[in-house]
Amino acid sequence: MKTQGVKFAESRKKIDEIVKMIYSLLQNQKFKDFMIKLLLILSFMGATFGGCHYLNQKAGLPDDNVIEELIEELIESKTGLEIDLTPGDDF
Ligand SMILES: [Ca+2]
Ligand SMILES: [Ca+2]
Repeated sequence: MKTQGVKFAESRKKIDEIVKMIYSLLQNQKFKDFMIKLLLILSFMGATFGGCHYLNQKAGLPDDNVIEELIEELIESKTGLEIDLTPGDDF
């Protein structure tokens, strides 16, 4: 039977492996580009379906919160498009 210490060490090792994997993926420029594109697509989808407002509510955050504004800034810096992911709350 394994002791708590051994179990902890094993799960620690697994976490380390996952972190290393994510880190090496982030070193990969193609993966980074892919993630940025994915983020943009998801953001546009969110804007289209009002998903951002829904996600904000789910996360207990107000609309136009810091995360939302950061994503909007990222979209603007990548595409030049100035958009609001939660239109409708600014009136
Ligand atoms: Ca906004
Ligand atoms: Ca807004």
